[in-house]
Amino acid sequence: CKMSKNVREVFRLDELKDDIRRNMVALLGNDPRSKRKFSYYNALAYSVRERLVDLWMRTQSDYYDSMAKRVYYLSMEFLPGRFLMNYLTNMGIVDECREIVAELGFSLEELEEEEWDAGLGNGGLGRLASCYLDSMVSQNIPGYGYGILYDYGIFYQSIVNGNQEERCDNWRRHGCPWEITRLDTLYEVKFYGRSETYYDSDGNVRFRWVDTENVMAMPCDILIPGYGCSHVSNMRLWTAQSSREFNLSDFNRGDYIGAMHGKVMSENITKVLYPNDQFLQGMELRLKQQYFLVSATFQDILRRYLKQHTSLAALPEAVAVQLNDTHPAIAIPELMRLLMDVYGMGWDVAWDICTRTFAYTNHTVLPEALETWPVDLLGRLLPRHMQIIYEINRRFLEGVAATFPGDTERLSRMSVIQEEGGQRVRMANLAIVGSHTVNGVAALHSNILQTGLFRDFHEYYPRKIRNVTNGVTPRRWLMQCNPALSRLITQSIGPEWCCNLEKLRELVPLAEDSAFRDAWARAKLENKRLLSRYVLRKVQMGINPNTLFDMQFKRMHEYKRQLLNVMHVISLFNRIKDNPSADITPRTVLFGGKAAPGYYQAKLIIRLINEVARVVNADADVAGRLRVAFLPNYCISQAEKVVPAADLSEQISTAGMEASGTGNMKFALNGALTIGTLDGANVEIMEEVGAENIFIFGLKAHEVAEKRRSGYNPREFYENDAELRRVMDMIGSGFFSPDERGLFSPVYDSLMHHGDYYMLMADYRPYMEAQAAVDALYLDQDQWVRKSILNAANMGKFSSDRSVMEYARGIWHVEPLGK
Ligand code: 26Y
Repeated sequence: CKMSKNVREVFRLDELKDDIRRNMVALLGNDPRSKRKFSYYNALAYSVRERLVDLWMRTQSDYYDSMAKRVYYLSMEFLPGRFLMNYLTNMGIVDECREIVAELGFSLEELEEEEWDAGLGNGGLGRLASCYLDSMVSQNIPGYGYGILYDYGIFYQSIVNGNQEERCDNWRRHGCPWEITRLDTLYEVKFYGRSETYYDSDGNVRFRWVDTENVMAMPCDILIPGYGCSHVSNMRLWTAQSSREFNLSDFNRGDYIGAMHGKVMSENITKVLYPNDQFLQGMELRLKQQYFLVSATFQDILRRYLKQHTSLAALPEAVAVQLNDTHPAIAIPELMRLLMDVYGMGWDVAWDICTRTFAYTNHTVLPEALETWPVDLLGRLLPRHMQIIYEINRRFLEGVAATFPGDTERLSRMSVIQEEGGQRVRMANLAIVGSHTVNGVAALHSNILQTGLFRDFHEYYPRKIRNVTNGVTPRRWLMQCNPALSRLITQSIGPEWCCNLEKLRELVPLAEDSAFRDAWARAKLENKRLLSRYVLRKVQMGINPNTLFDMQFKRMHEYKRQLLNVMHVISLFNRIKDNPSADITPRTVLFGGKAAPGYYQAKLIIRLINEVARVVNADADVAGRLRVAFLPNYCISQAEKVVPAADLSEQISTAGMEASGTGNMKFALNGALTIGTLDGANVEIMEEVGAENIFIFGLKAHEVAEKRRSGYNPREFYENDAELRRVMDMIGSGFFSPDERGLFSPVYDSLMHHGDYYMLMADYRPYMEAQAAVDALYLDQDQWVRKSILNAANMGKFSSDRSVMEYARGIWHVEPLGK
């Protein structure tokens, strides 16, 4: 909508075809007469990218000239997905490009499929970072993403005999045309060694970090075009390179290979993304990755800052650093070290600069996801940082003790150092102490931070912990992934919605217009057809687009309760078997999601889904009424196919455990109805769409907490509910695993004998009832479509444009750059 009519001029579309042919030859060394899709995809990608470089340089000099404050979004994970269609969408040249590609003998869609999805993250946290980059640059907020260019991103999941198998994701093997590698910019990153005291020329005690092992960091930029392209920014991803110097002692002994060995090993730092979502493993290499990101990034930030400033005193006026969870929180002692040891500042001045620079976002309250590092490990890898952390803590606890005299319990809870079970550094405590603002990612979650997890800190710093509800970018998650619906929306209310999602409200009255409802239903059906074809290709299974598409796509986790969904499926199966002529709403239940490779229970649930699917799909009585499938390798590009085709979005985590969820927003934005608990952003989705347009069930967060306190007995539900009992017994007795009767006993036991921590048994019956309401409503297509429209129409709040503006105004104190 913002794109001026002269795109042809700016982007020289008349020359695009020639450029594609030229790049085929000059960059790829291919015969232009070749018909290889992969070559054409690459040649197109280079030809598109080169059209943005000018705009990118112009944006950067705008930032420079205006001396605008810049935002640095530090994240160990980004999940940008594929770039091609995102570039074309934000450049506003999709249709033009489609024509040009057709003239070359291809469809744009087939070239799009040639791109390998960049999976440099695990799930929600990484995707949020990518949505925020899109929203920052689209709203002219000067910002950059900083992260790591892993050689291997999140593993590729295949399903073999019902089990997850992991394959390495060698995503750059065939090159990545979007990367701009800066071979000439290298920073040195130090590890190990020791901290040494010395006296400077004024006789002051100073510290220096010596005898280190050094690794070089090389940046690789990927351009991030804003919507309408008035600004183009970038994310800067670091890769490890061996240092230039040689290990002289080895070398002098004539041990050339020995001297090379360390060099080769040092490049391992950026080899692989840790695939654990919300589960800490505490490996040294992971801590190295974190410091590698932080050290390289701060050298880059300070270099850029010092081009325009002579003193570091004004750093917080020019730089805002957002820590995406605690993963880059070592940045706090790192900036202290730089300011004191390298730039000679005293503690108080340095600390003031630090705390005015950092803000920290928390993304989870799961105890197993909260980072703590053993003091001996951190002290060995980063000895100077360990000293600084102790000093931060000493001064901090002095303050707490002054406010709460004699409250030693409180001191030990708030200490950055955990003493029980061997000393460890609590990264969340460090991040809170070192930041001016801490935020949760949905209203409920931020409340839980204030009154639960970070309660002591909230009492000590009453204004520090706040909320910024997550959002998703409407460009990728509606405009780009759902052309059928986007076209209809634009025809009806004009094109402004994609930069001002609140405009979707204008669809509300159209929900009462039967012609509009028909058009809406046709768009949904078209998407369901496309997905059906994809499912047939991927899992050789036919699904019927006229059934209710019931979808749960997210990382596999016990707290997300995919198992509860399976229990519903088994119950439906039983009902059909008991009464083969029962009048039931035909459903297709689809699942997708990766389990961490070491997460046994999550992998077993994948197996259970596949075994239940095998039984259900093969049953003649069930035919046409219930189908189940697990789609392998859920990733951003798969989400773009799944989300537009959903009728029902499953958001059924145990209340209090899902910080926000962002899949919930994507599905509802594309007209799916939500079945969910009052957890994370579901609460706010309900407020926006209205309680009558969403299926809410189950325990509330405070009830979960109460039950945990007062003693929860899952067996009670088993004993009082025959349908539930039957489901559990089928899982436990091997009904779905006849060749291995005990296969699913651990699933049965976790609910029946190990306390059912996630309270599936308590929520089973309310969930069944909510699902019955879904079935009933789906039979009334007019009402269903009405509610589908009202869902999309009321999703304006969940644009990441809104979230980013809240960060900009309330936390970063940056303004959009005028153009
Ligand atoms: C360090 C390791 C243990 C770890 C690795 C990944 C810890 C956490 C994570 C990832 C957390 C994450 O993705 N959290 C999700 O963040 C989303 C964006 O805010 C939320 O919508 C979602 O509810 C939350 O689970």
